[in-house]
Amino acid sequence: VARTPEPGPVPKDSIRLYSMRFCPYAQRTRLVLHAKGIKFDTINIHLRNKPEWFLEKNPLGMVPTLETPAGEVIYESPITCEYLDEAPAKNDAGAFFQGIFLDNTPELKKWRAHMLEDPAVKATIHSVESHKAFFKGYAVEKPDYDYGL
Ligand SMILES: N[C@@H](CCC(=O)N[C@@H](CS)C(=O)NCC(=O)O)C(=O)O
Repeated sequence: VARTPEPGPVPKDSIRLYSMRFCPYAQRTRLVLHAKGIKFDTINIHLRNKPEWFLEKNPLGMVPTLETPAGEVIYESPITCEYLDEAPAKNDAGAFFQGIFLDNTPELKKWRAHMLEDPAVKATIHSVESHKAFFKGYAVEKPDYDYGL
């Protein structure tokens, strides 16, 4: 077991990736971090001589592993990608995709309008405004589950 010192806590506005430079699984996570412009630091792990503190964070001892400022540890590459994909994009990928795919592709725009006419969609969808109003309350732990009834 390696005796390299344990790194300090993850800075508040950042996320930490435990990685290995040639790991293809970790590359998945790095792709999402870069694509979304998420601020992160990297600690590369010697996988043949793992530090004890790393095994305490992730008993599987595998990379990629993410650590948040709150001390949450996330591993298994598809799960790390999903976790990061849910984080807000700093480079505004949402607006990018909206611009490219919705505003500039008439077929997709038509399909979306068509979907909004579908009875199953109609029965289950809320307007963007209602969603916003609900989540505003939800975020401050005052969810109005009856909103819009
Ligand atoms: N299922 C894992 C596989 C990750 C994996 O195998 N990573 C390798 C490096 S490429 C590793 O950490 N090996 C260390 C070990 O098995 O002890 C994932 O998708 O994250």
